[in-house]
Amino acid sequence: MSSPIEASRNSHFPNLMSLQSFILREEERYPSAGGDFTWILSALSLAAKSIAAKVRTARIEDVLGEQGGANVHGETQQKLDVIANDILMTCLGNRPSVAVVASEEDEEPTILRRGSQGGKYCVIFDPLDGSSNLDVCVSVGTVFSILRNDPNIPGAAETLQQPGTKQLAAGYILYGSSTVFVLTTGNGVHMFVLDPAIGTFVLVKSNIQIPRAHRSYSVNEAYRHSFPAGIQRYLDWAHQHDYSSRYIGSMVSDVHRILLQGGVFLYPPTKKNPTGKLRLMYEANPMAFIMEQAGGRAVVGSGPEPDRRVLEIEPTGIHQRTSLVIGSPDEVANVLTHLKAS
Ligand code: AHM
Ligand code: MG
Repeated sequence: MSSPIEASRNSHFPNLMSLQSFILREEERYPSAGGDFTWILSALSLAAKSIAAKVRTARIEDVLGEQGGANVHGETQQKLDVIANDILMTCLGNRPSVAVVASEEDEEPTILRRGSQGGKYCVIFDPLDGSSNLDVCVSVGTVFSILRNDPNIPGAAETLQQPGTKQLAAGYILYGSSTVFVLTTGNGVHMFVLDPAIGTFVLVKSNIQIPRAHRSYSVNEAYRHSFPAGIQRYLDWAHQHDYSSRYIGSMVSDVHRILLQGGVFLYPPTKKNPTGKLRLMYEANPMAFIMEQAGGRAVVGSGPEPDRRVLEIEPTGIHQRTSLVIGSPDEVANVLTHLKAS
């Protein structure tokens, strides 16, 4: 009789590692976790598959376009923003260890259960980042972050206001030409792709390391005239040094490309958004955690301390915004050089 390894070599079925098995294996390293984490990540995986299916059939089901309302930031909500939000709320709401959920789309966080009722974790998410691109079939994404619930803090918003360094896990799902799930639990960055034939996320790359340098920047250059002088100096320098420019306008897609190929993404302060546009807790922190785990950097890129790590910002509100410079370590350093030059 052949050994299991020989059997798998001779098998027609490839030796796949599913997201589920991967998380179970990770959790074995932390026996005190007791399976709760696996349940939360499996809820996120279920939600991701469901949102992916909605995104793929949005035009057929006529759920593209605006919902007819505005979210907490005064921005127009797309129908799919609302659908994705509902899917995540439903999937996470069923998990007994989730204490609080907070969505970029909702003004207030939702308390599902108290610490005394078993609520150990808080999950924060942007259900569909870049959703204004949906009507034209451009990739969009879900971003999430998991924090520990402090049972001694009664207020939901206060429980969530932890710096990014405290994140237990973070990730994003990119609904692109394939559906990609990128995850960190503080032990490297791992990438899974949804195999639609079997309905499972399978591991395609573990321990992703971002290239140290790549001459490419990603910024909405139309706002150049209102960027701080240092960013304008950087762009002049990049033009003189044969950089290429790539901007999808969907942060998850832009940062995913940079994670794999290198480069730098910038969303500096602008006249319209003087403190930056991206949300610290829903967008910047999870991406910064992933980027640092992959050997990259994520800094605020503005103000008196432009090299301040995004992960070290002490949040003062759950919807607060931040400026962001994120990507390959050498490329972030190039931006900082120009920010610091007077
Ligand atoms: P959203 O969360 O409302 O979708 O906004 C965030 C998005 C990011 O995905 C993207 O990088 C940015 O907004 C684009 O903004 P702009 O159109 O100002 O370049
Ligand atoms: Mg967003």
